[in-house]
Parts: sequence; C-alpha cells; structure tokens
Amino acid sequence: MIELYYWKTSNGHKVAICLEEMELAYRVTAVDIQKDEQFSPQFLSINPNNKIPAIVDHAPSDGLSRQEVFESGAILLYLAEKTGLFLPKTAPERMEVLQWLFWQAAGFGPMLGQAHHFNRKAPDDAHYARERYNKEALHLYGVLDRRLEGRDFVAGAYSIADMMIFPWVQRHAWQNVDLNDFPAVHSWSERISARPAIQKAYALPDRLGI
Ligand SMILES: N[C@@H](CCC(=O)N[C@@H](CS)C(=O)NCC(=O)O)C(=O)O
Repeated sequence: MIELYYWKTSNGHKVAICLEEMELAYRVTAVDIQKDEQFSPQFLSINPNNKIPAIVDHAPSDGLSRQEVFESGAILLYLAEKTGLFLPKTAPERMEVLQWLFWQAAGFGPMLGQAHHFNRKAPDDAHYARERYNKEALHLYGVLDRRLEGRDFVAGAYSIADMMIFPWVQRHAWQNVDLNDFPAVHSWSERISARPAIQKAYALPDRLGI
C-alpha cells in the first residue's frame, strides 16, 4: 500500500495520475497547504522542504518495511522502477524520458510556478517579474510544441515524462498562455485528457471532499 501526501495542485495531480495509470493501491493523506499543514512535524519528517507531494511505500520491492520519497520527479521515477511501467529499461529511450522529466522539474514547473505567482498574487507594481515569467512561459511552450510536432507523446510511448508535464499545461490560463498558439501541445493535451486514469486522478479532490 502506498500512502500519498497530497493536495489538489499541479504537483499533487502528477502523482495521483501516476498511481492511477499504474493501478497501484493507494490511500491519501490530504495536506491542506492553505492551512499550512505542510509544516506539521509529521509531514516535515517525510519532506523537510514542506511541499506536497510525497509518498510512503509500505511495501517496497527491496524488502524494506517502508520507503519515503519526496519531489514529484523522484516519486514518478521510483514508481516507474517499482512497477516496470512507463519508463523504458534501456538507453537511449530511457534517457529521452528522463531528460524531459528533468526538463519539467528544473524548468517548466519552477518557471510556470513563478508565472502563477506573479500573474495571480503579486502586487500591481510587479510588472517586471510578470513580464519575465510570462515570456519564459512562452519560450518553454515553444520548446514543448516543437518537440511534440509529429509525435503523440513527449518521449516515445506515453511515459512518466507526459505525466510530469500535463498538469502544468492544464493550468495554461494562469500562465497567460493560449493553447491555440501551440497546436501540437493542444492536441497532446486533449489526447492525454481523454485517458481514464487522468479523469480518475482529477476526480480525487471530489472523492476526498477537499
Ligand atoms: N519541486 C517540487 C515542487 C512541489 C511544490 O511546489 N509543492 C507546492 C504545491 S504545488 C507546495 O506544497 N507548496 C507549499 C509550500 O511551499 O509551503 C515537486 O515537484 O514535488
């Protein structure tokens, strides 16, 4: 059984999607980040960086009694290695997935997170920062759009790289991005939205009543 420490944000959705796609049994502990529950001593003992998502695997494959993992990219990689799913076993296909996974973790996620903040929360005089992150968002969507031209998924078959990137594209309006300007991203996003596991993952907040 896997315990998912979760809130209904893009980073939280990534792991819910992955667990649903892999059909793994899991239970959810909601960590309401609007109520600062990520700072509870119990949660900090799992993720000292006070951010969801995190997991505790109570039946790791190596026979240990538990394995804790934080950082969404590390969690998706852990689950892919545990199940042997959604990550090719050999190079160069494996490296292709991993480089797009890291691209999301190191660039697409953090930059778009700043765009969310400055577009939605910062005071009116934050013009410079807003411009900077909106411009960076357009650059990154351009990179993704060129990558997806003529491809169904980001790196070969549907993989943990797509699961990493998709929930942030779902929030394109918060980033002042019009998906009509990025047709390959748009059709990829529709292809992924149609997957039953995605629909189950996005129904999780309602299921939890949060
Ligand atoms: N790099 C981290 C980012 C996680 C993250 O930013 N989580 C946000 C919600 S989407 C959070 O928990 N914020 C609470 C806080 O910073 O106190 C990952 O990919 O897991």
